[in-house]
Amino acid sequence: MIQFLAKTLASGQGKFDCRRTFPRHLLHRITTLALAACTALFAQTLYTTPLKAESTDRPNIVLILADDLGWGDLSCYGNKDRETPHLERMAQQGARLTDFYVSTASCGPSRAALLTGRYPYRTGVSRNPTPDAGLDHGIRESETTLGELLQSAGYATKCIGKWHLGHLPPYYPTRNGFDEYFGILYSNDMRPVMLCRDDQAVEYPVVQSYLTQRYTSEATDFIRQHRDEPFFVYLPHAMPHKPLAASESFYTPQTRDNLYSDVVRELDWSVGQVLETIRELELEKNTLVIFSSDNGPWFGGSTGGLRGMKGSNWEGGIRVPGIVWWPGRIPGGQVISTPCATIDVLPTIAALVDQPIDHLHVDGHNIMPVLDGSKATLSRQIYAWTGTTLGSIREGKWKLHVSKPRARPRGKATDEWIDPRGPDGFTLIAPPEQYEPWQYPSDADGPDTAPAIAGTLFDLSTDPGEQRDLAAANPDIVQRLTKLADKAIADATLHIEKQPPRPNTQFYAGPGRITAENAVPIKQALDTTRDRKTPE
Ligand SMILES: [Ca+2]
Repeated sequence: MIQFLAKTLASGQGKFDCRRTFPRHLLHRITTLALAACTALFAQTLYTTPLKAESTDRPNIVLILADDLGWGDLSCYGNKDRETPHLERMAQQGARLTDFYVSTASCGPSRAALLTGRYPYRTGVSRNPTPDAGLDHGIRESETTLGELLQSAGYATKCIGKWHLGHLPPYYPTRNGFDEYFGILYSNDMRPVMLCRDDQAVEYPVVQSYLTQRYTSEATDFIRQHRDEPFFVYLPHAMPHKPLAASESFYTPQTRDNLYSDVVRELDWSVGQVLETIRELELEKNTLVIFSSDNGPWFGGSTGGLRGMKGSNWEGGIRVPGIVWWPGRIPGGQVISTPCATIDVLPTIAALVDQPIDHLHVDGHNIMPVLDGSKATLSRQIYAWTGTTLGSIREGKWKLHVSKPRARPRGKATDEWIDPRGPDGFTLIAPPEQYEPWQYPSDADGPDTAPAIAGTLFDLSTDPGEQRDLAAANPDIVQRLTKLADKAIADATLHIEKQPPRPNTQFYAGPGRITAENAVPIKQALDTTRDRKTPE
């Protein structure tokens, strides 16, 4: 089945499309290098000749992102319900960050921050692009993504999986730093769920059980193809975002109620495949691999005792796994508690590949000194946002909630999760295995805890579950953090984009069966699905 699908999809590759002849990333690369060379002739040469690696010391970069994977979902973060041996080994051979943060506890904005090193309100993606709800925004053209940065440095780049920085043409991965793309452009519960290759819709409907395997094959194939030049693989998996789905190799119907474990074990396998490929090609001394998640868990996942869940500024929403592996550079066996964040990924990599970013107004820090053990602490604050509202600020061990932290209420045993999205003829959720609100991912959130209000202060070194409000006992700290928060809010108000009103988008039947043989432009497939044309 998989071989068949891979084969049929492969036959759709290599189609020439004049719209992609001069993508923005190439122009950006040309501009940058042309300035450095100061000769039009050199620029002309670059215009027609793909950049080759000029040195072997630039590390390959593999950035693996799980979707909605909780801080407590992996065995190396204390989970007792499942073994995740490949990630465990990756952590043992590298650095495991205990206090690693996303900038917003939801998919799109979190990814915008990861790929730009900037808080989401600056990027145009402060809320989720959602094709079936008419939210058609995407990453601003002025943003420089990690893909664009690495293309400028001569890397071969590929994005595989959930993009979620916009589903209309200007926002495609292939126009924002990636030579190649394969995946679902948004969440795997947003319709139409269709697989795209570059700017074509190549498969609808999608059997989600095979997504993790197929994404993994795409990644290892690309690594093999580009073993002799610097490469960047960005692998944002679909799982364990609902609807959960695992292949037969990991699905265990004999043990009910652990589909979540099946899915996470398959993700762990995937990481193992990627690392094994790197070892087999003897690239481990020169390849940096980062693993993380875009936000906290949904029902059925685990926050590992942190309060709240996905969508919340409690720690359970914004603190995620963070594992960094680079045998040639990062000492193994490290457990790092210095607060770091996904906004640090771009500036750290930019420093490694010697790409200037001073002009980009990056919010993150170069954390290589923390990762290689040369520096234990950083002087910085980490902010977390909900849309364009500042939710919380962390500095050292202290966390101040600037606005009321929200989390879904804990469900009762009788509650069922009803997916509110209308049907397009395909069932996305398998009801018997859908996790329900009583399977709340946090065990620290209860009626007798600290109140969910603005102005509470927690010492996360002794109270990571945010149960004891220490604001009254520490007015000086509250005052100092509040001043910093006010400054951040003032800056944000300068950058907030005006969101267009949300149209009342209904959708009808899906775009019809799509295969590699009758692939259509993504935009055409969206238009077929929705009751209105997508904007140009
Ligand atoms: Ca997510």
